[in-house]
Amino acid sequence: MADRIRIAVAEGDLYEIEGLLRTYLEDGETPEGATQAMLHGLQDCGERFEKGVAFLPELTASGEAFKLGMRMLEPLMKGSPREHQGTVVLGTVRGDVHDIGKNLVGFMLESAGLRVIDLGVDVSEDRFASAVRDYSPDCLGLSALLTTTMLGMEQVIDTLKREGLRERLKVIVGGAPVSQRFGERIAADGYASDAPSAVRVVRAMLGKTRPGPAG
Ligand code: B1M
Repeated sequence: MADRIRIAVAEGDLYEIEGLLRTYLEDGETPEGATQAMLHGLQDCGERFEKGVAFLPELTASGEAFKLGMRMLEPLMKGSPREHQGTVVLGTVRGDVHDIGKNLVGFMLESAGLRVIDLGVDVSEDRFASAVRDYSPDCLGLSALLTTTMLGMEQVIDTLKREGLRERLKVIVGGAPVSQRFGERIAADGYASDAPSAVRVVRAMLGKTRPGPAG
């Protein structure tokens, strides 16, 4: 059944995915296992796109099938609400509309007890800065999936510096083309390669310092 879920996401099969997930769960399997199968499907589609045998419509359909599946699985994975352990403002940088990974990161941070303010995709430097002013987060999370848009992360950090906001919070960066080295180069406070490590990094950051409110 996991293979069928993987294929349904890889092929962007919006008609089949919910039924397959339901059967998978009724068989006693876990929502986490279903999420893994769906992630493999996305990966398969990405590889076909890279080889030039799948195109933008297929990529879009695969992403939509993944999102549809996650809408069903997320409520099953969320723990009971707890007191917030900090606030994270999250967004995909300007020019970039990829949000599946960011959403997973946001979901896992929330599950770990953090308050997450998700600004969505294609977020400008100014929008990030005004959200920092509005929400006084402990941490700002930047996501990018394109080698071109990841460069915008540095511009967000520069904008925060220029507006006197940088010292008030920690910045974590992530996304497929982003690396620890890149994070260090642009003077981010942390980098995470996937959603579980994003939780670990954010927790460690918030344990180290509790920045005061921005204003
Ligand atoms: Co796009 N796309 N795409 N795409 N797409 C990639 C990224 C690509 C690698 C495909 C490929 O060529 N193999 C390639 C980028 C190449 C590059 O820059 N080197 C690419 C391209 C080229 C494009 C377009 C330019 C295509 C075109 O128009 N010709 C275009 C750009 C649009 C834009 O943004 N301006 C485009 C469009 C799209 C769709 C809209 C069709 C769709 C996105 C749908 C959506 O997100 N709502 C899409 C998809 C689905 C993909 C692939 C197939 C899957 C991405 C994904 O969701 N992965 C992708 C190929 C691939 O990755 N195999 C591809 C699953 C997700 C869970 O992983 O996002 O890496 P990921 O997130 C991980 C980690 O990176 C990390 O944790 C997450 C969970 O573990 N992480 C963080 C992410 N953010 C983090 C933040 C953190 C910490 C960790 O802290 C804050």
